[in-house]
Parts: sequence; C-alpha cells; structure tokens
Amino acid sequence: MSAEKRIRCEKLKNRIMSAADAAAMIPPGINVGMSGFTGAGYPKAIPGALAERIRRHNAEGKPPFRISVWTGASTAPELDGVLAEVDGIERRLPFQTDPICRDRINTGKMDYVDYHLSEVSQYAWSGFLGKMDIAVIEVSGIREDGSLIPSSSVGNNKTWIEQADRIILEVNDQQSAGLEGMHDVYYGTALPPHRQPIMITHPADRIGDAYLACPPEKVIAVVKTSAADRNSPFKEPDEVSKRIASHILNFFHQEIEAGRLPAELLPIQSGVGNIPNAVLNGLDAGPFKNLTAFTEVIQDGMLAMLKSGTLAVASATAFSLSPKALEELNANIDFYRERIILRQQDISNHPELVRRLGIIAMNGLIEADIYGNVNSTHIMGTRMMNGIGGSGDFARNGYLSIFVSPSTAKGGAISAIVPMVSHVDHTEHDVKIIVTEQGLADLRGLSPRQRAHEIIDKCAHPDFKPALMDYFERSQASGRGQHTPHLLEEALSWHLRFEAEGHM
Ligand code: 0RQ
Repeated sequence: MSAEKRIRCEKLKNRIMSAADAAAMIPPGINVGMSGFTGAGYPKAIPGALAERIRRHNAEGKPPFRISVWTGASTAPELDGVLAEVDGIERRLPFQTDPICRDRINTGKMDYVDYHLSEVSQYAWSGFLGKMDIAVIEVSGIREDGSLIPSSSVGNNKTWIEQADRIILEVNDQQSAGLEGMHDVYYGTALPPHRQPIMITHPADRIGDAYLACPPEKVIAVVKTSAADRNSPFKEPDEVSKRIASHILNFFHQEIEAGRLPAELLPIQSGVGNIPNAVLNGLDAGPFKNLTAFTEVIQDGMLAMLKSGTLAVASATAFSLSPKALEELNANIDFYRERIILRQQDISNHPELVRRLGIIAMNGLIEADIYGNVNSTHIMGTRMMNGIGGSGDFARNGYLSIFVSPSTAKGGAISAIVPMVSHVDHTEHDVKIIVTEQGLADLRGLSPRQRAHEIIDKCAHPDFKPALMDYFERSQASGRGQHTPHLLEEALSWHLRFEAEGHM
C-alpha cells in the first residue's frame, strides 16, 4: 500500500511535505525525540535532510548547529551516522551502536547518557532531562482520527509523542501494512506515587491499544518515505558460538531434570548479536516446544523458532532482522501477527514484569572478573562500546541471569576473564551464570572465593588460566581481606599490559 493511501487523516493530508521542508522546522539547540530501536522503525529521511542542512550551516562558519537526540535504542547510519558525521549531536541517549557516534563519544565530542532502557521514559516524564521540543516518528500509517499505526519498533514513541510540543511523522510504505494489530501500547503508566500494578502475567497478555494516540494539531509535518529498515545479516554461527550454545542447552536440560525449570522453560530474553542468535538456533534444534519470549528485540533466531513452533509467542519492543528474515516476516505477516506483540520499551523491559514472569536473561559481556562482576560497555575501562541497553533491566530482575562471551578477544590477545573488571555494569549480585566456549560457571549459591574457582576453572581460556589462578592464590596470601581477595596494586595490571604491549 502506497504512503499516500496510508495517510487517512484528512486534517493531516495538507501537512505532507518534503523531508527538507520538514527538517527546516528543527531549530538548533533543542531536544528531539526520534523513533528507532535496534535498527528498526527509525526515521529514514529527516535525519539525512537535517544533516545536509547542518553541513551547509557549518560551511557558512556560523555557530555550531547541534541538537540532542533521544531515541528508543540504536538506530542506523541514516540517523546516528549522518548526524554524528556533521557533528550535529550535542547529547545522545539512551543507547547507540554507531561507529561514528562511538568515535565522537570516545573523543569527548559528544555527550552520551547511557540509561537502562526501561527507565528512559520515566526520566523524560520527571523532567530533569529537559523539555522535548520535537518528536520525529516513523509510522506505518495514520488512521482517520489521527491515531498512528506503529512500524517495526515501538520503543519510546508513546512518551515522545506525549511529551513533544510538535511532531513530525514519517509514513513509510516499506513497512508491512500487516503490522497493524501487532502492537500493544499501554496508557496506564504514571509517575510515583500514582503507579498501579501492570497486569501482565503471561508474555501473550495484551493490556493496551494497537495504536499510538496522537493529537493531529501537534503534527507539523508528514513526510512520505519508502525505505526498508537496514540491518546486516547475521553470521553463520561459528564453532565458539555453537559451543556456548551447547553449554547453555545442557544447563537447561539439567535444570529441568532437577525440577528447577519447567519443560517449556521460563520466558526467555535474548540480547542481539551472533552468540545469542546461535543460542536461539540451538534451542530451535532441540526438543523444546511452546517456549515463550519476553524480550526487547526479535531477531532472526526468534522468527525461526516461532515458525517451527519451538516458540509459541514473543513479546518485544522491536525487530532486528537481517534482510532475509525481514522478507520472511513480510511474506507471512498474518502468521507472525498472531504470535508477536510489540510493546513500548518501558513495558517490554519493565522490572516488575521481568521479576513476575521469571525471565531467563541472556546477554553478552565484554569482560567478567573472577568474582562475577560484568563489564558490558567499556573497552579497557574508558572507551564506550555500545551502552548497557536493556541488559540491566533483565539481568538484575530476571530469574536466571546468564552472560555469554568468547573467552578471548582480538585473536587471543585479551582475556574476557580478568582479575578485576575495568568498569562494572552488572555486579556480582546480579550475575548468576557465565558461559564461554570453555564452559559454564554456575555461580548460584557460591561465596566470592568459590565463584573465583568456578569461573577460572570453567570459563577462562587455557592461555590465561594459570595467570588467573596465580593472581587468585597470591590475593589469598596477601594478608588483606579474605571475603573478596584482591591484589589492589595488580588488579588492573592486565589492562595496563594490554595498552602497553598489545597483549594481556
Ligand atoms: O570487536 O568486532 O572489532 O573485533 O567487542 O564483541 O564478541 O563480537 O560480541 O557483538 O555480542 O558484543 C558486550 C559489546 C558484546 C554486546 C557486547 C570486542 C570484540 C568485537 C564485539 P571487533 P563480540 P557481541 C540487548 C541487550 C550491552 C547491551 C546489551 C553489548 C566487539 O553484547 O553491547 O546487552 N552489550 N543489550 O573484539 C576489547 C574486550 C573485548 C573486546 C569483546 N574484553 N576487550 N574488545 N571485544 N571483548 C540489546 C539492546 O539493549 C538494545
């Protein structure tokens, strides 16, 4: 269905204009809320038109033209990339994965506020982030009454639409018309002390509306677009990912046998990336049936699991699909609409729901220390990789919090298991299971020193195991505290050695 036919609100038909004209309405210095979550549902045309305008502005030697960009999560080169390239972003939140943004953040040229994704909307409501001036939201259609059919992500769109003074809509005719009815937008959230229980007791529960409410008088521009979400294909699972997946599957079988997990497991959450995708492939190849997912992102592996019946239902806030999987979704959208619910991210990641449903959370790590603290954001303690994203929402509140990583990085120069992490995102109190291709460390019920034995023994690469054991033993002989023994003068020496010599 063409973009023209998707704009059914009479009042808004005369606000259709070009992306350049719409971008001209965005002044410098403001907070702009944009749609977009893990490369899905981001505006495709206005950020580029704005970047072009900023480029011309800068060429005239005028004072810098910069805006603050708030999204759901990561977007794509057409948004983060183009705006970062012209130095157009003053402050970015709450999650990004763009290489140009990353470079600007790590050279101190862009402020980045890295929040748990479930918390962003309450902070926007509480006011300390400042006023949201304009929201730029991609939708797949506008209904007669002005309400909006969301596209491939919901993210923070509900909050941005409510908070912004003015709204610019992109209506994208490449988003399947069959997405209509897949979404569940909940209008019962509030700031404390007015909060009420959120009545989801199963991932399949629907508690809201299929549409985003949007007062037409706030809409200052409507732009037609025709471009697919851009996501790179997943790599075929390599040997390391397959081994990690098989350790996790064995663990699930053991837990079922011990009566600690039901045969259909508990609702799963899976981070994005090749290893989580390999775990999903592994689950799909196993005997599991009628699993459920309560997660933030639906990636290729989950689509395949829905198709095969391994997964009965998936609740999330966004898709993150390779071009091939996107084709599959669009070709069988009626099948998937019965089994997928897209919610706003303050619900998909809500701690109350994650705790109630008893989620099995699976996320990636950059490094873990011998006591189970996890760094998932900072390279060598100072350089931002992506951000905490939703990993903390799920890890802290989940029933089983699993972190996965190859045991080494950069061709074996870096050990993912270190004496002390150079930055902490998930503390020893939140991390229950660590898995590398070497094995699975089950940290539940263990004291710090017992955890150190388990992690070094099960997860460390053989090249680094003796040095980790040596550090741990000398820590215990140091005469310092024996609850969490450390050699403070040496704790970060592995990182310093890597910086000096290119090898830990
Ligand atoms: O870099 O590709 O340049 O070689 O980090 O590492 O092993 O490919 O793993 O893509 O799963 O990312 C934690 C970053 C892992 C991710 C992290 C280098 C490594 C490589 C990527 P190269 P891998 P992944 C759902 C939940 C936080 C957000 C989250 C992440 C690159 O999982 O961003 O979980 N998590 N969200 O070489 C130096 C180390 C390293 C290292 C890895 N110790 N030192 N470099 N690398 N370990 C999604 C959302 O929230 C929206």
